Amino acid sequence: MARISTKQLQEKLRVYFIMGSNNCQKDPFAVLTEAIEGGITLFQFREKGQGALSGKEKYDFAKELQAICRKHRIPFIVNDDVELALELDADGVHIGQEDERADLVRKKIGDKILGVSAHNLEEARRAIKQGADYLGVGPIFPTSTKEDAKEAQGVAVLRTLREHGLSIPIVGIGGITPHNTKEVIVAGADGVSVISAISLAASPRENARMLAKAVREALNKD
Ligand code: TZP
Ligand code: MG
Repeated sequence: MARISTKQLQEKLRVYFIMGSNNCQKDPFAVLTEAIEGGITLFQFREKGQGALSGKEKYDFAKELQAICRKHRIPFIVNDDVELALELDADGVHIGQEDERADLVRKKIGDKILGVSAHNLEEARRAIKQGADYLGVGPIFPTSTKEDAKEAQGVAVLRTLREHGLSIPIVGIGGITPHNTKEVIVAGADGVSVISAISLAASPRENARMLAKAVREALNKD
């Protein structure tokens, strides 16, 4: 299998839902299923923070979420845990700046999708050089989901990366909702990644649908 093309990945990144067991108040399998029905295009399994599962429980939980994604042809990305991604034959891995170096992860995962979190131009350029397929950039808006999140930096960081000629697919992350999605896309992101806007929504299906609509409208109009 060859590396995914930029164009294909841009499409997959439009509505990128991230979730772990502690991000939901309802049954996580139902949340993921609804999110898919609402129109998410990519899913990341991110099992961390208070009460996070580990060992076999984590593996079994991931496997079941992956089965739901497979059934609906939604690519399944694993956060941080390269070994788990390989064991599950996931579609990709997402790593942060504090994780293993991107070039080393790239060697381990071959052509699978590699996403890297970047907070500024320097981190973005390094991630690209080391083999990232896409960047997660943020927090764009304040978030209470990630305990150790850096300060929100607004959409300006997205504009800066594009102004410096970076053409790699980018998703914004942090505090994104259907209401502020347009700003994120207009500033240069290819899509939005969200946790709570879907995982804690009264209707994950409806919020996923609204996010997808907001992305579509922003891409068509601007
Ligand atoms: N990285 C930067 S902000 C964030 C992560 C994982 C949390 C995003 O969660 P939410 O609920 O969409 O603000
Ligand atoms: Mg990480």
